[in-house]
Amino acid sequence: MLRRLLCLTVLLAAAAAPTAAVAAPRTPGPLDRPLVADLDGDGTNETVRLRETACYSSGGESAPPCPNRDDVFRSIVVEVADTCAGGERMLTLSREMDSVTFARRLDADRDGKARELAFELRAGASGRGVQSKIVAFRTGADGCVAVRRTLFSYPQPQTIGKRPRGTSFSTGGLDVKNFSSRYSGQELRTMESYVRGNDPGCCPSYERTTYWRFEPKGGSYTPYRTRLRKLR
Ligand SMILES: [Ca+2]
Ligand SMILES: [Ca+2]
Repeated sequence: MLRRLLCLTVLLAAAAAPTAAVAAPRTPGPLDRPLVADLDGDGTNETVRLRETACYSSGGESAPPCPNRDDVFRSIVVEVADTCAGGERMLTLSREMDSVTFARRLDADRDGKARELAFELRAGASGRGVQSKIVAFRTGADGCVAVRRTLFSYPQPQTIGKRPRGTSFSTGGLDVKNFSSRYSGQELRTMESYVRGNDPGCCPSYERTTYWRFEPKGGSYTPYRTRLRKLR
């Protein structure tokens, strides 16, 4: 609801602007072109794509499909589509958000197959809302793709670090990269900021950076370095 109000506020402000420009097509982002891969290893490809859930324009809210214009905002979810069990099945992987920062395959569990999916979504007028995940798949009993395990989920109480006293989580993000040659494969880096109750939203009091490596024994990510920095 809050997001809808923010979207509509932005749109109404844009509509009230004195120069009425002709809307351009939306700049394509990750997953505007679907990602096609055999994620569950059953020999047939699945399709990772965006599904629009609502459109917002100066005329108000409307149902998808959303017009391809940069003055139309969308709510979206990430889903995996699989042709199986005599039809197409959709598996929703995310919450309803506004945009995709990245989405790509990687070999997160280091079994030699890049069949895991890493993605990050943002939401809100300033993009402070975040949801990031690394997901591993399997073939379900019905022959359709299913989630084997969510290997990493952000932000969660166990992935945002210990909050400094008197603060709350403001925003953060995930990077997936070969950050350390000490560990094989790619590592994760999460960075988040914390605000005090009376902080303006713009100016966090603390920032934390944490690096994570995959632990094959436990089948999950474990932090190997974390640093909390006081700002100003
Ligand atoms: Ca497959
Ligand atoms: Ca793998």
